[in-house]
Amino acid sequence: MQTDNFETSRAQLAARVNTTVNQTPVFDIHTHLYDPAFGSLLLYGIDDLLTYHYLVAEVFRYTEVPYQTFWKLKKTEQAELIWKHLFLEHSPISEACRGVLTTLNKLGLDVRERDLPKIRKWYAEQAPDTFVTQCLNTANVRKICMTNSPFDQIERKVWEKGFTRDERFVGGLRIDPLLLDWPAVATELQADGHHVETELNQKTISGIRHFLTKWGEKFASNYLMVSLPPSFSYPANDATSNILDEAVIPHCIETNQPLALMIGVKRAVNPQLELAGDGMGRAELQSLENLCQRYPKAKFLCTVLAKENQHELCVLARKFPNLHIFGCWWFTNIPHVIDEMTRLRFELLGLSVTPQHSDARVLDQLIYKWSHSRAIIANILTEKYSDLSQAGWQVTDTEIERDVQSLFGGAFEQFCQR
Ligand code: FIX
Ligand code: ZN
Repeated sequence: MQTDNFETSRAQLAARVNTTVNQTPVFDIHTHLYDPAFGSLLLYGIDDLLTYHYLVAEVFRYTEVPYQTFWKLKKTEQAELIWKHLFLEHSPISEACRGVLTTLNKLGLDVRERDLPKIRKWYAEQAPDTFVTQCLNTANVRKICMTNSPFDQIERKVWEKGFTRDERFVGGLRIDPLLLDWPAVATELQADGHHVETELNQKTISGIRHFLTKWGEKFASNYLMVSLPPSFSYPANDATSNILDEAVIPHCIETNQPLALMIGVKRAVNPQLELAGDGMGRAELQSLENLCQRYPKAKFLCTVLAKENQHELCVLARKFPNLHIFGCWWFTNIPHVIDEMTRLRFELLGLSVTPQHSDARVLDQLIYKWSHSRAIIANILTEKYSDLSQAGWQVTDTEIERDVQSLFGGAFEQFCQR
């Protein structure tokens, strides 16, 4: 009898939590999507969904088509090859494959038919501008942070020309080449009108600061970001540490913007796979500890790629209020790891985290990435609230709403404003 009561109240709790998690709009704090004003840079549709680099990596598990031949194919032909191998010849159980189906299904398409031409026809009938709103509404995303790079010549042209911004798409200043490719990148800063030399002297540092200010303002950036290799080490006697100390961190403190460190990517492990060829490794988080310790006035956002680093990262965040951890990045964005990481974070950090970002590169991916993550987060939250009820603490609907808003962007916005 008591078990029955428990089951009923647990099911009721789950329903309340699910409703709130599904109805709370998300601020997606890291994506590779663009404001619609960027035109063809904002990818969407079935061919972009199918040629997502996660699926490109997977198709080479099955096909013997040489890399070079694959890259010479048109996007539609690449998509057809991926559809054939990953969806028709094998059941599409990987997370990235499943994601395509969730997306189509939630957009109202019948995936049972396995009819690629019909899916293409449906997409061709969608008006691009209303489709943006349709995707954001279906995914229930209120705001999207872009990844804006002053080193990307195509993107730069749009910024330089100017456009009316869509308020749902906010800026983020990406600085990988500045931190990882000095002095080679000095010529790009020079061409952009900044007085820098290859030597990191006072003149160069002030030129770099000028560069950061210019692009930060143009993008109206919310934070600065960089992806770092597992070998990232700080402090070190190298250009990366030097530029961090002298230019990037002072700029972040002065403009009150966090610096997002995404640590653990090994670029071009298999260069023939192009964008799909990056791998990963376990990071040495002592460097992050050193940064948080040395710069209490700076704010750091961090996500790490290795599953093995997640526990250590949570413990670091317990020690440093200037560290906010976010997202299940890339290879960790699979259900069983999301589940494990989210539990770990909630149990060590309570609600002072941003459990997920989408990293979407194709607009429609917002739909599956958020739908899959919401289900996991809701399930864990239900379990946590249920544990509290065992101690006599009943959460109210208002408290559940408050908590979910915080997880879905509120805590991040507070951290940024601090
Ligand atoms: O460095 C990053 O921002 C990564 O997220 C990407 O470079 C990566 O290719 C990706 O799409 C992961 O989801
Ligand atoms: Zn990314």
